[in-house]
Amino acid sequence: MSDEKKPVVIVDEKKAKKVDFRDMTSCPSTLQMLKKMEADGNDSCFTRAAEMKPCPIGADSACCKNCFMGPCRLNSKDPYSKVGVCGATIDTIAARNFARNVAAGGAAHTDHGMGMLDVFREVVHGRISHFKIQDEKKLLNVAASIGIAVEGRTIKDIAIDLYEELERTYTQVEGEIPFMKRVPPKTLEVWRKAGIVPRGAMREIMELMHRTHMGVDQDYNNIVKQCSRTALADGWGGSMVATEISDILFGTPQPRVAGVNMGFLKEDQVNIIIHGHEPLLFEGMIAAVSEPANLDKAKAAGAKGINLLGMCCSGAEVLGRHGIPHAGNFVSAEPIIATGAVDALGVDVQCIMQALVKSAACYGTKVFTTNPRAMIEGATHVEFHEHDPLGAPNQIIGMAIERFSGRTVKIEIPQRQDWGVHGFSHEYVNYMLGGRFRESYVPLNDNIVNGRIRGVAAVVGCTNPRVKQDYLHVELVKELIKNNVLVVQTGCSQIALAKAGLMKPDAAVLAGEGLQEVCETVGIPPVLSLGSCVDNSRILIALAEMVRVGGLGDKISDLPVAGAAPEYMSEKAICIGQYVVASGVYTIFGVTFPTVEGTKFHDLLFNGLEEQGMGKWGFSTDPIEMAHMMIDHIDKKRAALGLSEQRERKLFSMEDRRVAEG
Ligand code: NFS
Repeated sequence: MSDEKKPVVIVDEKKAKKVDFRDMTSCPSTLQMLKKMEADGNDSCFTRAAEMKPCPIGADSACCKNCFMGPCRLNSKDPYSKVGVCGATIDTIAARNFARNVAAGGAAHTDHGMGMLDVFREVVHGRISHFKIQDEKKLLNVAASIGIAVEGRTIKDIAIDLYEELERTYTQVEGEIPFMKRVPPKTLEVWRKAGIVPRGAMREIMELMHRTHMGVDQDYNNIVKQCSRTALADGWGGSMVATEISDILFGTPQPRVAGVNMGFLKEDQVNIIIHGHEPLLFEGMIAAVSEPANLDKAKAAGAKGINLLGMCCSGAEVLGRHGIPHAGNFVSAEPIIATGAVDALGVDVQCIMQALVKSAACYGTKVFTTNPRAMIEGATHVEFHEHDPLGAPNQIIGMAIERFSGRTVKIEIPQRQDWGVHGFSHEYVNYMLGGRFRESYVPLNDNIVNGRIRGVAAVVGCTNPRVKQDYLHVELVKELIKNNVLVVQTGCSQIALAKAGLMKPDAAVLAGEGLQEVCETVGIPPVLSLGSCVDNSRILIALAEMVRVGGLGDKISDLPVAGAAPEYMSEKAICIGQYVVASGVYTIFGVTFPTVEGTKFHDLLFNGLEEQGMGKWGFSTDPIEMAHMMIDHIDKKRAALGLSEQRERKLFSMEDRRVAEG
């Protein structure tokens, strides 16, 4: 048996199980490092997942531990044959569990957004001088979009008003939050009728947690209503504030060529990775690494320079905004540490596995937590202060240089670098299609109407060691573009596609004729990278704009669009899914879905919400099946809009064009 074929044996007397890392990842760099970790005797999320079977009762969301009469388990063939000690049914239990996922996910995004707003307030009042308003045009557009007067006023006055308005996204006790003004009126009508227009996120999350306490809301229909309301307070509230304020302070992303993969680590430089979500630490670090004093220190230690890379959503934020290379997505975190080349890992909040501290100890990497909300036992805490954004980065750089000079571990860097175009924003899509003087979504809608583009799909979300890393993202997206579906991406998914080379304009050859023609005319790849997971709000704004421009119906639920998170793992993904569904989009998740099929709660999510004028959930673990579920939905929407004929019309193919031009 060749070395390549030899299965990996995880030695655990009781749970001994053969695993082959090639079944766990389709990322060659991650595979190389997993083999190294195994040879070094270290575990990873992949081996831990292989050793620990998911609890089948929990996977179905059929257990309740919301009080201490239980935990209760409703695990039987007929989930209605049992109830909890309090009498809670499977529908109540699963809906409450789902609701708590939505609350936690929504809290993560909205707290991130509120942190950005705090900094914006301090910048506007001149109490933070390092950060400035960098995109005044965006400030004016956002202010005008929520009814703030902009004509003849100073930037400072507009910014003060914008801060005060956006604070209501969190604190609004009664009445609608500001970004409801951006929702297509007919979609808003659906929400008003359903009673799910969000008030401030704090109120919605608080109410959702209250309702899921023992003995409160015990009607799954009513719980799901509050799930939608809370999730909408995230998508059209907290996440949207996070995106818009980040653009105003740090610049709206514009397409730029940037690199992804572990090959961007440099053996002869001090390597620093920033991992987490909020852009503040990264922005401070970007400024600090080019400080001459730090560069001199690094050179004095024998390094050629300081090399800064991103990971997960922190990395996705700066990939498009600044072109900083990205080391890898969520499940690659431990393998990246195993290169031995990472001198410091600075983290803030969310998606930071506790195991990173142990991996870091094995490979001599220093881990720094920087946010008071997120400390990890065994990591060094260097707190980041917005009023002194270079303070913590300077300290981290100092300690990274120390580690560089004292490196003792063997370094092995997978030599793969993948280049692509990153940094599409909905503003840029507007510009690229219409040009500077005719900025507009009309050409996009026209190309959907004439059938060159069949529809638009958002493929987003995490990677998860329970499924083969990147594989589902890549196969799903390839099938979609082959069928003329334009794909937009955020989060860890876009890193998977970037590694597969689909963010290069020449990836258009993999697209169907119509989409290929549009991509070649405009000069874009068939897969557009939009940023981090809070930047899913860019997708919402784009959907609202597609409705506003006209020709594709008058509600988001009329559009020929669909969404998917094929390898999700986080509660934030559940919250995103729920706000996208409530907004009107058919959204399919892979891996697992926390419900029991055949229950009333499951049926509400997978069918009932659509009957109320919203979108619906779907589930599949097969990427090709998932693609065709999305395509069928897109075709159904096209047919309802009377656009099916256009698709059947033969398009002017690339072959025809070559003949005509020849
Ligand atoms: Ni999104 Fe970002 Fe990645 Fe998943 Fe985690 S980094 S917010 S949750 S794992 S895509």
